Amino acid sequence: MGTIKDWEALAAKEVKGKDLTWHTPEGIAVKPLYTADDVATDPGLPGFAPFTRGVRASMYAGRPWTIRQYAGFSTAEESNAFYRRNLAAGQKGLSVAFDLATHRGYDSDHPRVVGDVGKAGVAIDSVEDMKILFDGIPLDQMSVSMTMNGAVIPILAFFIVAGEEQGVPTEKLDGTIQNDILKEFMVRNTYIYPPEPSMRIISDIFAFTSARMPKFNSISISGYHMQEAGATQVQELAFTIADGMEYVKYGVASGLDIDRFAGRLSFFFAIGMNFFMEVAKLRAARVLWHRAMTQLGAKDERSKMLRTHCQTSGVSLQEQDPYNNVIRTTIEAMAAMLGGTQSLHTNALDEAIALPTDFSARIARNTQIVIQEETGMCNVVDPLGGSYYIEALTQQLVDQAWAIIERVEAEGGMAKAVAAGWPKAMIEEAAAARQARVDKGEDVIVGVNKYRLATEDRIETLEVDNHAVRAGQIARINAVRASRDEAAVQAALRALTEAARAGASTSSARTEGGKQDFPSAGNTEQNTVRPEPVEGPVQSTPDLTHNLLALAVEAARHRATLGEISDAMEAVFGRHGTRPTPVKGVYGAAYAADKRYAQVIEGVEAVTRRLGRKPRLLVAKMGQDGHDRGANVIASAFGDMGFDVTSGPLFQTPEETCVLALATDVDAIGASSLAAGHKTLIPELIARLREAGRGDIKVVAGGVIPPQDYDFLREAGVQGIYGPGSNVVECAADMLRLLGHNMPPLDA
Ligand code: MLC
Ligand code: 5AD
Repeated sequence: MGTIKDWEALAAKEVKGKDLTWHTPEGIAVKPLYTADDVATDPGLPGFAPFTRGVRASMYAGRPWTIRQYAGFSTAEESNAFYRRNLAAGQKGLSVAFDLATHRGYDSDHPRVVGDVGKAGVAIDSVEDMKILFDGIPLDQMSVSMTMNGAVIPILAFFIVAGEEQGVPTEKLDGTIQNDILKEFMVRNTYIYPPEPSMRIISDIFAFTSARMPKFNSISISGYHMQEAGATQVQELAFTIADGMEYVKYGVASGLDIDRFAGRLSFFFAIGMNFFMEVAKLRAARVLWHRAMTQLGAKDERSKMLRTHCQTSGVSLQEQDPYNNVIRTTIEAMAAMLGGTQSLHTNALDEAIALPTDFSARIARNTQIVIQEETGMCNVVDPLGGSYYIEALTQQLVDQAWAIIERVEAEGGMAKAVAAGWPKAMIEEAAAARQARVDKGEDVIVGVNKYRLATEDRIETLEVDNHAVRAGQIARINAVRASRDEAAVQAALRALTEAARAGASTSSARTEGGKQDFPSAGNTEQNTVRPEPVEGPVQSTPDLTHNLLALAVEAARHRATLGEISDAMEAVFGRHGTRPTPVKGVYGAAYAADKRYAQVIEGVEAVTRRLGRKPRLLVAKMGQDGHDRGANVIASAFGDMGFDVTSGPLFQTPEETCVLALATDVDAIGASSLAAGHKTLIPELIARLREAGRGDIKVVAGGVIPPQDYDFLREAGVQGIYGPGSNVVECAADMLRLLGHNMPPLDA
């Protein structure tokens, strides 16, 4: 037996004095050894406040977490068949992925969504589609999560009516709606309306579900997309908990009793490759939520209990050597379960290039089944509890995240912080720093920046024919419109517009401490009506007369479509739009002394001298794909390297991108596509440029693009394709070559 001093001396001798401290991206100095001296607090027992060790006393020994795989593609028929095959093979809960047209409130026949229908999820236009989606799946027995935020009102209405028409009373519906708009404005970008009416929608949903759907989780407060966008674990924790606090404050301000709705708030986190940090993060999240809810006045312990879904990290998975992704996902799944998740999605190995096939979905699902059924890992509650390292890290994460939460609160809450933009900027800085570490090989990714294969084998991927899906959807919309009672539909839609205009549905009538004072971020196309403050008692049973969801249910019963219901509210609320503002200097600073980077800078200077101005690049996002981490990182890094970069707005059509390219007179366009619209949208853009006589503008593509599409895109005129794992400095070197510069090869 030695003392800690003895250990330090021995270890220093072994490593010849090398500093073994690991400085993590969240600024935590992880030591090589933890002892009892590092643990200040007793984590208590599972099932008891503050739930550090889990929300249930028996945890997985009593009931394992729900294997809930997120899925959806093409039509309702195809997705329904996929769900049924998965349930038969051991999946336990459903989780619906909608296509981007649906997310953004457009019917499949809308001209803006030609490239998106059925691509990143399933296309749903009316109750008829929703009924097919759950055909043969009894909604009183299956818990269903729906990832929907923008078009949350029509989708939840369709779900309720699909239940009714299956004979399931609304009270018996079990599941979760994501309904988390704050993180949409920050990182995920599938909003429709401006922030303020979007928050009113959430309060209306809280009012409706707390009165009518006692088993339904009214929100899934999501940090997942923050980590995907590049956030550190501390940022993910802090902003997610702060978002949750904001929703609670809005619910209370709208007149609801906190303990009436807070027990049905749920959470959603990403689980990445920093194994112990992720375990500690889930434990810290429970401690933080308990503290926050106590502060906000909750009395019922169930209101303070953080229940969560987790998904293994999409960004941690790679296109190169893709079977490594199975290993990564297994490690991440173990972190999620050791952290005490209630529900889990494990990503498929083809994540970086396409949606899962039956094969890749089976491996992903079996990753969880093997852990649950072969390893004995579920038999002991919180087996890492009491680990010096885990307990110390949990405490450190609580402290660091709480400091950020306090800043948010001091500045008036998360809605204001989102509008001010600093959380998004913080996340984007972390993303640019991570990209630089990966490009420089400091953060190792096996098969990408180390141990890369000379040749890659191709894997089979799922392809959705969006033109065929769209044609089928349009036929069904037309049939629905032809057979419905048009007068009843229009009356129901008018009632919805009126309720939106009234601004003060009874459920959002009370305001408190300026809580409705949500400054709008970005360019809002129309101003919004702020609810009038009405003094009154906290409602024990909310009045749903002007409730947007209650009125949408009525419209859905009459077969109003998703686009029509969305438009009925948009007529009052307007549609929100934003333009990215990439961060500056982070990428360049990380590369200060790099030889290759210096060569690229020289190249940019040479091109600048030749052109008499900087080379101009437009970073374009077309279609309804709002995944903008890649586009922002590219814009930021190219800007640091000396390019004159224009970041195009989100959600453009190819025509709009062409107009912007001509107006800014760019030399090149980088089209970023992560939602499978590339085969439709990029060729269309090139055709427009050629029509305008500007076929000389170089077009390159980046994002999630399966290798089997490369030839198609090259034939259409795309001059460079950069999938996940591309080195950004080399992308810039390629761009210089395209612009006629004689760029030396790498390692020259
Ligand atoms: C659980 N139960 C137990 C128990 N464990 N009872 C006794 N002993 C035990 N040990 C009970 C629970 O209390 C509950 O009942 C019931 O069993 C179900 O358990 P649960 O733990 O609530 O699980 P679940 O129903 O699966 O709910 C988990 C959840 C929920 C609360 C986190 O919100 C959820 O399923 N979320 C999923 C969100 C999701 O899939 N999102 C996908 C996002 S993809 P009772 O009666 O108490 O309810 C995405 C990607 C993108 O966003 O960007 O597109
Ligand atoms: N089916 C399955 N998984 C999906 N994801 C997104 N859309 C789908 C879908 N239709 C997963 C990916 C992605 C994360 C946001 O969700 O893992 O990274």
